[in-house]
Formats: sequence, C-alpha cells, structure tokens
Amino acid sequence: MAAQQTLILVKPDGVARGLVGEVLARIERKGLRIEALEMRTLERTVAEEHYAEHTDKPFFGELVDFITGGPLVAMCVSGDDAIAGMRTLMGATNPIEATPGSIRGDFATLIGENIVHGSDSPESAHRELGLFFPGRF
Ligand code: 3AN
Repeated sequence: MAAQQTLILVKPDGVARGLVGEVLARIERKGLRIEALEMRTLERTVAEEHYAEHTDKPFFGELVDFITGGPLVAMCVSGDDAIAGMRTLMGATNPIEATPGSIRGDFATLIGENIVHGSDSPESAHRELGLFFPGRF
C-alpha cells in the first residue's frame, strides 16, 4: 500500500445536479482524506492543458466546452492507493459499463457527462495537482 495523492473533480454536470455532497460523502466513507477543495470555473487554457492527452480526439472541443461550461469542484484526495481506490469508486469511464455502486454506475448514462474525474497514474496526479493547486502538492 502506497500513500498517494490524486486530483478529483466533480465536473460541471455533477455540480449542476447537486451531487457534490454525494461524491464527498463516498470519498470520506471510503476512508480517503480530502486535503484541499475549491469550487471554480475553469479557464479554457487550464482545461486544454488538463486534457492535453486528448488534443487530437474528435471530442476534444466538446470536452473543453463542457468542463469550462460551469463551476466544478476540484480536490486533492489522499490515502492508501488513493489513485486506484478513487478509480474504483468512480467506475468505468463509460457510465453504461460502470458497475452499479460506483459513482458513474449509480448516477450517469453519458460518457461525455460522467460526473467525476480522477487522475489515472502517479505521473498524471502530480501534473494535474500542479495545474489545479500550484505550489501546494
Ligand atoms: P477518465 O475520465 O475515466 O480518466 P479519459 O481520460 O479516457 O477517462 O477521458 C477523459 C474524459 O473525456 C472522460 N471523463 C469523458 O468525459 C471524455 N470522453 C472520453 N471518451 C469520450 C468519448 N468517446 N466521447 C465523448 N467524451 C469522451
């Protein structure tokens, strides 16, 4: 078990649907720690950098429009194997394939509106935490 930190977002769809408390409660009940939390509306430049690996995908424009389209909640979450633990709590990227009991499995149907983001590796977590919480983690 490695102690890890990960960037978690409740995306604009999750905030608009009133699911912030639900997501926070699941993270806390799991035994992970919320180290930092901020509500903000992302600037396009930050969104483009966050999703840099998807620049060439056909859905990139849509993705940036969506993530900048309203306030989101950004968090640093820490704990034992926090990166994989959060990916399991979140469920598969496509909510139709996400296991019931996971956040996406319980609350979403669309891949483009799947409520949460979580870093997918220690390298991504380091990069994404630096982008959202500069100089803090
Ligand atoms: P995850 O968020 O599970 O790490 P990624 O990194 O593959 O998934 O994708 C980032 C985000 O891009 C997803 N959360 C989803 O909102 C969006 N996305 C991924 N694939 C598609 C797709 N085929 N069509 C529309 N949006 C997509």
